[in-house]
Amino acid sequence: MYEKITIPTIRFEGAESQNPLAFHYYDAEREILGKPMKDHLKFAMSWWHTLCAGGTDMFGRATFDKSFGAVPDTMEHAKAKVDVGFAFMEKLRIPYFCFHDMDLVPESDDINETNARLDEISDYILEKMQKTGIKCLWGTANMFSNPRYMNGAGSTNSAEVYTFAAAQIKKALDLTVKFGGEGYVFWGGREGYETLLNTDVKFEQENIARLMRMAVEYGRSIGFTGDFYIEPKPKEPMKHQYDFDAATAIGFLRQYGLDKDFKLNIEANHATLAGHTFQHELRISAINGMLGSIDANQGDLLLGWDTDEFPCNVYDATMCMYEVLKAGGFVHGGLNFDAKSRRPSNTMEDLVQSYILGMDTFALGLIKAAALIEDGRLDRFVEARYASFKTGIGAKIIRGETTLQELSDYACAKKKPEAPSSGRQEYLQAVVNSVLFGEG
Ligand code: XLS
Ligand code: NI
Ligand code: NI
Repeated sequence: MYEKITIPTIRFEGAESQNPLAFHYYDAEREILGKPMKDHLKFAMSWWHTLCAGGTDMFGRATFDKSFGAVPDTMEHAKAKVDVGFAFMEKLRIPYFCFHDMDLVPESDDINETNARLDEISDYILEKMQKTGIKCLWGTANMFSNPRYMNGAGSTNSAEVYTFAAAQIKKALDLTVKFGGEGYVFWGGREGYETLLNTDVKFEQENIARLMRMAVEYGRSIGFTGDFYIEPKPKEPMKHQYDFDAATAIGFLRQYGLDKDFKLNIEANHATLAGHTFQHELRISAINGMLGSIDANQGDLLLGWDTDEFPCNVYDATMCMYEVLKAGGFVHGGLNFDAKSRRPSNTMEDLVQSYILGMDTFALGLIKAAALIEDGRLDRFVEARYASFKTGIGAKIIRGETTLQELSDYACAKKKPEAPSSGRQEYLQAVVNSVLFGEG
């Protein structure tokens, strides 16, 4: 339908190539640790940033015309976005997409009309999926833009609004299943509070859990076999958001018995907003068996909000893929570029360039993470660091064969402990640099 946009086919040309419209590191079929890169990385296009966001900010209008030749906010426009989106994914060989319900169609005042539009567009998308082989990584419901969600969706004070959140989740699950999506995300942008003076935190959290429980029951009843995810974020748009970080979300899921159906979708920029590194959030998820999927972007540590930049930091991407490889790789998850080009990067070529940057950064990250694992010095160091728990009194502690009394007797007999071994952080940082950049 929409043919005015010409998106070049992006091919792997290698690190030496100076062609900006080529991959320099992402070589989809290249085997890393016995698996092609594309299967390790499972890249996804975000419908919202890529096909909807025009670069508006608090102070200015859109700089990137994403009408794609159609009248904005019409079904013709919705279809043009599908056309452009699939052409884009094909040309860049992006195998998956992620979507919110409201990314797909203009929202009507009547939810029945919105649902009819979603039926129509999802038929159109499904056709394209079948033609191209492109798949859906995850779906979600936008429960933060419509003014009815000003006090939250699952956490709203209005039972009426709560039913609309439920209706949207039901429909978004229908769509996700229709697309064969592997995941369903809850990002609770409005699930939080501005002031405790008007908020019953316990009540709101219980209501969120009820909504999630109903979503799981409905999803499973219509054949959704993928993972549900919470995407933690500490703030923005709310001052305080309940899914603050991975540890908080895991505690919530366990408290309400949702931990069998849910994992986490970790976003790099949300991690740093919570005062953590990206790697920290991934590690906390992984050790709890909850590393589900990733929103691959990067923030700006000088700014206090979600800048959703395309990732270019190879060091962070390496540590991310290190955690993913160590956790055994993605099952239903993947790497969704929840990222947007900077506001002045306002051409289709910039958008293509942005994805090339992100995909190459993570390809490099994967290559370097595999090299770190194959190098083995980090693993060996960590293993050796805890050697005191392998024998003697340490081994007894681990086996659970001792008591506080016995440990106290041991310590008192020793008078003072042998000094713990050095952490050797600077040596390890040098090891990482040598693996990343070579010896000379
Ligand atoms: C916003 C979130 C959002 C989720 C999906 O900060 O990252 O884009 O990924 O609702
Ligand atoms: Ni996100
Ligand atoms: Ni975000």
